[in-house]
Amino acid sequence: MNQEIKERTKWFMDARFGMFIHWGLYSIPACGEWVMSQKEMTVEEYRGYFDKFDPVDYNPKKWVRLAKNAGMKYVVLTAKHHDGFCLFDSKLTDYKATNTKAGRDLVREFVDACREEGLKVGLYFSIIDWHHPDFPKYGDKQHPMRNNKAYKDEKIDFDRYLDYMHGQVRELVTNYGRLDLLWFDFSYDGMTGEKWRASDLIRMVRTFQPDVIIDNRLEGAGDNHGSIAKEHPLIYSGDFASPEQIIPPEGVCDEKGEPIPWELCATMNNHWGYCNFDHQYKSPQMLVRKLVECVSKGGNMILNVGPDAKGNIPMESVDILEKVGKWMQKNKESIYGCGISKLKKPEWGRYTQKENVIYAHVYETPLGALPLYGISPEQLAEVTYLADGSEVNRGEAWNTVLYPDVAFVSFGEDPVFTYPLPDEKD
Ligand code: JFZ
Repeated sequence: MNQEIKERTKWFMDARFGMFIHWGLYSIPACGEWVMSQKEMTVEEYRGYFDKFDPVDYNPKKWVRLAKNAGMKYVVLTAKHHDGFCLFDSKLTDYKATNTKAGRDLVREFVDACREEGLKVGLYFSIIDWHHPDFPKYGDKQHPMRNNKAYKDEKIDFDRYLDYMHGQVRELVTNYGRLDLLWFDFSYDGMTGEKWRASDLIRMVRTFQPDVIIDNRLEGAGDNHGSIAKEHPLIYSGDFASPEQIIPPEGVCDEKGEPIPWELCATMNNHWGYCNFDHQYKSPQMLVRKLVECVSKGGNMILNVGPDAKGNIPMESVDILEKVGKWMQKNKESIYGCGISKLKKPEWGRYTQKENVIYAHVYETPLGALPLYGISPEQLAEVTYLADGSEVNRGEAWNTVLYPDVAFVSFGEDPVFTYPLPDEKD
């Protein structure tokens, strides 16, 4: 891996767990952030939400504290999503929070809240913009007007759009102090890399924010990681891969087979933006296991919340995050700074590792003693429950002759299971 990327991403790889926040005008129709495209709404139709937008309960400190208590180390907010509406006070458009009933720069308050709580700050910025007149419409893959023949012969000046887009990124990287992370979204079909004038964009970003880490979606998206996985990444390859809603089975490696930084982005239910009819939430236990899986494969997890139109994070999400936080409080040592274990995945769960400490995440109650595959009895210096620091007893297989090289531990008659989570109902 490129040395610069390695240095920049050090904090990120240690952090392992972050919060994604998808929030904007789309929280009003409450059916996800793609509503404008899905319902093929014109800019005028969608503007109704701009007029209504009035997030009376917006309190980013509350969001950030929730993230912190869940054990998350960084937070990424959608400064602008595909609909083009800016939560920040861009001088380049009127289509911004400042001109709504909110009447102020909501990104500013978010950034301040993160810093106050000591979490790293990230901003998501959509390079796709369905509001801008110079963004391709008819025939574009996802533009709300993709099927509207009225736009078929429309002349647009895409360079003017790019000037605008670069200008907004410049605002973000110059007006909000030091940013830790930028999350660009997203490239598709032929719209990738230099189509966005990506080299220029990155050079500009780096002059103001030399250490900010950047996702790979100016070039890649989905399962195409782009040149970040090549021996010689392009300047806009980004610093980490961004698999979405899927954990790469073997983690993410470059051409030489060396692991590179990556971050799973995942929703708690099935939408990024607020959706008032989607109550299909994953259990806290499953989410903890997904986090452990990412870490065991050398990656991060950024878990999403979609606050509602007033600015409140849905109750279900709050509840889940509180439970995940309970687990993290006791077991965080097995997450932060941890990564791929040298040992093969055991059948009963997963290993994460930090230097010579192996963390055994036991998902399945063993029939007898638990075999620590890959660790010999001599290698095992000490075994402790992470949750309470108590000793775990050495155990033995019934037939030791069969397993001379495997260390066993015994949970005793009344196993003190700190894993899985305490009953989800509590
Ligand atoms: C993108 C956004 O469209 C989405 O709203 C959300 O912000 C998510 C984190 O990122 O989702 C994508 C991006 C690319 C593809 C699919 C979903 N793709 O290339 O298929």
